[in-house]
Amino acid sequence: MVQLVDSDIKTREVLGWKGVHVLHFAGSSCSQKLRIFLNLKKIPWQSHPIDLPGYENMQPWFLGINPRGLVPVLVDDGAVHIESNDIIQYLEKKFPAPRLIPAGHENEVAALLKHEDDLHLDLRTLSFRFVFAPPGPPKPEAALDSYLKNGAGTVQGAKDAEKAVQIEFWQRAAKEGFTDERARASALKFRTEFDALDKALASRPYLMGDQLSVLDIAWFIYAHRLTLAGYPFGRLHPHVHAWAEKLRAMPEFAREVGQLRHSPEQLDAVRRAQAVKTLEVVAGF
Ligand SMILES: N[C@@H](CCC(=O)N[C@@H](CS)C(=O)NCC(=O)O)C(=O)O
Repeated sequence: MVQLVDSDIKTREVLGWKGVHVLHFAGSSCSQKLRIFLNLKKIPWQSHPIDLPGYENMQPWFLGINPRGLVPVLVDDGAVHIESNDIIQYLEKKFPAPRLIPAGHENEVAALLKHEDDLHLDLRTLSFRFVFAPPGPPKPEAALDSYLKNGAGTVQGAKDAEKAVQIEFWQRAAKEGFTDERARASALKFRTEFDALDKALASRPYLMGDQLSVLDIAWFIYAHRLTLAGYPFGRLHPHVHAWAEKLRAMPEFAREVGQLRHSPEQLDAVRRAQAVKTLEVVAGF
């Protein structure tokens, strides 16, 4: 669990926040995952939108709350928790009903969520290449400079390496864009994952069996974003496709994935600008 310690937190006002507060962004996949979880649990929470397209997460105030500069962040009665999957596991313990991590499977679920999180930069690569498609560098130098300079630089009191990984990702994107080669490699990783999930879903309604769990939420979010990117789920993974459609129809899911940075018209324009270089073509699917 990643609960920050006092010395990690420079924006001291959050220490006085009472109740459940979430710092998040509408179109962020990790925020969507957490909001669906909160909806299913019916946990009341106070919303603090963070403007990622405006680089608010790279400003001193936000970095003073999460030294990694990432959303979502949970502030629960002044205790600051980062990392979406850790936040979910923390809230599952605090608000056990309805159960979204099957009893006795906590360690297994933690390992599976860690595996899911390890693919986050691959999702980001495909999102920026095929969904957001910014015309130039995704983050301006001034924002990255502020990102580098601000925040405690520590997580749980120890020097943290994650911000450097993020900065390297954005600097490389500024230099070379989101290349065919990287997009293909990321898409192939997802193909392997969704092949396995498709096999599982051939014989059960949800990823862990008969009950909806946090793994369904997490993988649904990936499947949803990849669908927007043009990933051919219906053709490659029909059981995943049917399962995602079923979840998308649930109100707790539907209202969190309806909001996007791009309107459908913009998304069409991105697709047209890519001409024949769609995800299917680039990945060789
Ligand atoms: N491992 C982190 C990943 C969080 C993450 O990368 N969040 C993205 C949004 S989905 C973010 O804050 N990106 C910052 C940016 O786009 O500048 C978690 O699960 O919370």
